[in-house]
Amino acid sequence: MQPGDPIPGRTLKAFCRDCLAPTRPGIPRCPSCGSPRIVAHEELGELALAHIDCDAFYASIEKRDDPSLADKPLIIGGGRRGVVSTACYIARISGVHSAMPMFKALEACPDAVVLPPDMEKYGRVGREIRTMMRELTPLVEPISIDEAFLDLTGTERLHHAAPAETLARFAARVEHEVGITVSVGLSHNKFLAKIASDMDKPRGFSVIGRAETVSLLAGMPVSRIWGVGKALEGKLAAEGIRTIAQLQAADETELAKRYGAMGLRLARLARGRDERKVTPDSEAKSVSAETTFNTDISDPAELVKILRRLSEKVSYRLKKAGIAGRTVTLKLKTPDFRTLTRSRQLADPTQLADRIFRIGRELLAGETDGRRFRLLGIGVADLSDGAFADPADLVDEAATRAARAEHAVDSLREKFGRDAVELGLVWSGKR
Ligand code: TTP
Ligand code: MG
Repeated sequence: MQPGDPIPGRTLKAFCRDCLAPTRPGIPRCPSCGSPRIVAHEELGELALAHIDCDAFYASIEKRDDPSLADKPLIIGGGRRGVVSTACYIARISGVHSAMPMFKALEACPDAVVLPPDMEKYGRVGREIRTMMRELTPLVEPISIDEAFLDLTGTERLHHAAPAETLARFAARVEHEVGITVSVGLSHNKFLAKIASDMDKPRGFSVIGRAETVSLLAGMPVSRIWGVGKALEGKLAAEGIRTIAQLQAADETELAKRYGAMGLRLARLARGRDERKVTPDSEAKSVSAETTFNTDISDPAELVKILRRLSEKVSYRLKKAGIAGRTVTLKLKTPDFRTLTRSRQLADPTQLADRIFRIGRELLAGETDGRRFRLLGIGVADLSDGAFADPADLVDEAATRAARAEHAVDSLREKFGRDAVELGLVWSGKR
């Protein structure tokens, strides 16, 4: 191929996801192989930002490893906490979903097979898929164990195909070589790519072009906007705002006045504007701090005190690196060297000591039942750019005040040195 040659795939408007043959929009089946799985879009050849998310990840892996489970409703979860980690798509028909208490899930779906999670295995599969992603582009940004953003801009000559075709080939490869399915979202920015990957699950492939961005978002509830959790959703609903269309109609400066930085974010994302870049996985997968005790400790109050110090250390490192994390993990080691980890995923990435500490304390509370421990650690994973960390919590004002106080302490420390200011004030009071 010569430098002046046209870019492969740039004029692509439709193709078959099964045999990858290019085709024409508007036809129901592939003329080459007869498959109905046609992807068609006017902008298909120009879009290069993808979000890939595995379907019912833990459950799909277990079904792969035990074919007798293939047609059965399968739930992964249980253990001490007794909640559903995930459910296969058959169990979801009965209403079972992640984070549901197990007893409720079994009420809804009494025939379900329940398996405990095998995190080591899922981690292995996740890494295998990630390695395959990096063969497509160096710009792979993992978001969690089973999902990542990929920027395929400029990869047409390398793969002799449009990003859309490269992604479909990738999905087929994962099916054949790993044995589970993925869903792909393709668009022109991260926010929309993530929405797209969720539109056609499982085994989906959805495209959101520039032309329909605003009208497509208009019909969605505000909860589809990244960072809008239950609390903010309720707050917006109380003011009569339920759909993204209403946010689109609202004045941007008015939203900024009412909700601060979050308001601006709402206004921008509602119109499908998102400038965030895909940043490849940094060296650090997580930031953590731990300590081994001289003598084993069982006293909850003492453990909480140590946890507080460790949380502050982790937060300090995150802030210094300008990053934040969305999963907080507590680590404990028993006197017989068994390691326990307990994790919690947050709606937004955090870098605040106070937030890390509060979540760690909750996780710890489930374990301090008189047992002794020889080690305590706290860490934050699912790292991303710190720019979007800890949006103001519009409902829990105490949390926002605590965040503000923490930032104030940070700037004092900038001026007077790290040890000059104690964080005790921020943590006083019961929240
Ligand atoms: P998800 O991608 O959110 O869910 P999923 O892959 O099971 O299903 P989907 O097809 O809708 O993408 O999360 C990936 C894995 O993370 C999931 O298989 C189990 C785990 N998980 C939990 O342990 N608890 C949770 O609350 C959620 C949401 C996920
Ligand atoms: Mg998934």
